[in-house]
Amino acid sequence: MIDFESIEKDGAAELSAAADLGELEEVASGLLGKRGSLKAAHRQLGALAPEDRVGAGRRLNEVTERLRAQLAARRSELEVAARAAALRADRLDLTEVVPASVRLSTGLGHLHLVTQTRDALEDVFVGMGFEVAEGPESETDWYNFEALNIPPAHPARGMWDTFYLELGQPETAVLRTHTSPVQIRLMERGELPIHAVMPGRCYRRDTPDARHLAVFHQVEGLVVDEGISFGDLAGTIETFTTAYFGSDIHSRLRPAYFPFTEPSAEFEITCTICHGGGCRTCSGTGWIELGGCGMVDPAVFEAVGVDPERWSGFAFGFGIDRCAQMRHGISDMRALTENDVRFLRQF
Ligand code: 2NM
Repeated sequence: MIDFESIEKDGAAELSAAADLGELEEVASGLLGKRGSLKAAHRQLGALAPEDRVGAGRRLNEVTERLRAQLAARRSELEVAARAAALRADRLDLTEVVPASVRLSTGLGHLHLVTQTRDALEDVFVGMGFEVAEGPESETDWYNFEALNIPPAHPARGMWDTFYLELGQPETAVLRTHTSPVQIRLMERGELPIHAVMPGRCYRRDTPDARHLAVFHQVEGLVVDEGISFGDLAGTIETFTTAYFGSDIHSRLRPAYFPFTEPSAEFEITCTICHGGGCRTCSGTGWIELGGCGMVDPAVFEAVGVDPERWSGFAFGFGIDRCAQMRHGISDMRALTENDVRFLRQF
């Protein structure tokens, strides 16, 4: 006689004991495969007396069916478990902070200081209620100059040594010398009021030195709203200065000239090297120049179709690289572009 009971009991026990899909497939072929116990039982049927054979055959089919069903159930159980385990193993903790010591010892990189500085400045301005806007780095003469109240023959053109692009277009194209064109594009759209900062890369045909790069980064800010005054401008600059540099660093404005603002000012911050006492870096004054600012000139509003009777605004601009230099006491700004990792990994 064939011992169906043992075949089923042993098979069922092996199936539920299989701990993973690999083990399960081994058990399955041990049961159902060519050399499996069910095939062996099937072969034994031939040796039975014909009157026993029909009943035994039916029995064998029933046992086979039940074991197959159990195999399928166990297989999907193990598949679910395997998928859950794979997901657990693949999980990335995106909130993980890798300490600088680990990062350096494992040779992992990090964001460039200029990028970190841009992010930090954006955070400050977003915290003050500004939006962040971006625009193209190659611009037409109109966006980079004319709309900013700098017509072709204007003597102020000399304030920016410009890279001209030969694109064969009807219009002169330049690499933007400031991010002001983004402000022009924003005002042209006509969705007022505007409270926005424009960070980005700018280009000037300058010979790089300790305080200048030919490819540098700027943040400009623009507020256009009703009843905006010079006091709003001064307060915005002071708030940004203490938020970014610390509560011991302040700002002051000195009269200046820009074609696109009237009145215009340069803004200075407390010298970050001597904290106002006077040193070589600030020529003994206790202050260093960071950027420029002013009330948007009505001629600019006219160029972009903003009604100067209703709206007024201020704008400001300064170098991101210069900010990083001041905050970290970097004596020569060219170190930012030389990509010597011994310098870069300090930040
Ligand atoms: C500066 C300094 C002063 C400025 C003005 C404008 C605009 F589009 F509203 F006229 N954009 N940027 C501005 C004013 C930029 O950067 C040193």
